Amino acid sequence: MNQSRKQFLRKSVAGLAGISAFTAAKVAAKGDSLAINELTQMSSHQVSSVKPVVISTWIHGILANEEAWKVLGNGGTSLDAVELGVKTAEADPTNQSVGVGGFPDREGRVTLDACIMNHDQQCGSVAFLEHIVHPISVARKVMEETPHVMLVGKGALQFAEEQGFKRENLLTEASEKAWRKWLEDSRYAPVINVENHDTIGMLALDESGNLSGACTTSGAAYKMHGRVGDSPIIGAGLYLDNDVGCAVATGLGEAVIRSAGASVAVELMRQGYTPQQACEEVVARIISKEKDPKSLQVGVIALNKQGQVGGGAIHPGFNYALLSKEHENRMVDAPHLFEIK
Ligand code: SD4
Repeated sequence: MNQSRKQFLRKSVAGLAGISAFTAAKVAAKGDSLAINELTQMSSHQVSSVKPVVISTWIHGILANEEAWKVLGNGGTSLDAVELGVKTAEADPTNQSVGVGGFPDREGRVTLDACIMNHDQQCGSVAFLEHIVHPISVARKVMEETPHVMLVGKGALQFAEEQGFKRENLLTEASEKAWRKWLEDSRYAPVINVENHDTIGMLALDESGNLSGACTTSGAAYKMHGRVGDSPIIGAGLYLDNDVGCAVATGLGEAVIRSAGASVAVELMRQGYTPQQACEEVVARIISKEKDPKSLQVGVIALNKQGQVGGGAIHPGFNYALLSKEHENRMVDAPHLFEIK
């Protein structure tokens, strides 16, 4: 890439997307080897709304938003709304990235990660949890009933059972079949597209002006046994500051953890970025730091105290559902930085 083209990219990325000049320069520099040609597509399109507002990742967000609205629309709390909302995806056996029906790890075991955070800076999380259909509700119990933030594995299961959650088999016939097929060559290769990434992350602002967020997933399909992604990690998969806003991520968890994705988005909003700009900056930063960003997908969504929302992703295909007092429940395509070639 010649010098003037590079300078153009730097300028256009920083100008159009609100991405910091520093990150833009690092992304543009990567363009030499990665042939990024879509940097200028990042727009500063900004959706604003009147509270209550709820947004959630991917198409299953439509149903989840509807459920959340039963709470938000009646003056309920954003915390109840996000818990109820994401439970729809956890209970859906056809969603193979969340709850029951989730793809198993490489040993054929379905292990779940989830976390929840409220306006009071309280949070709860479970990771590497087996046999429980609604890990988000266990995460809420961790927040409300224990002095801790995070429980994992057998300890999380023991706590869940003590709290009255029932043990169930989460491996559906369809997911077991897919796993057996995968075993034929056992190649671990997370793929960039919707079918392989459908963790649900949900953010809500209620009538009283309080924010909450939730995130729940079965994680990367055929991961190593014991692997935990970004989704239950407060600060990576989800973060919230009721004075500012909140953000949630989906996609390759390792990349989100390495960049502390959600907390960075919130800090950027604190500095004056809109949610849209904050998401784009986080995505650009991940691209600038990852060795091979072209091979992975990350999507981030954010919501601020004023009801403005935003989203961004590395590759096309990432979208989120938006429902508010002034917007009917609908999908919004998030701007992306790469075209898949
Ligand atoms: C993980 N971030 O475990 C999750 C997976 C995901 O859409 O978001 N899939 O890495």
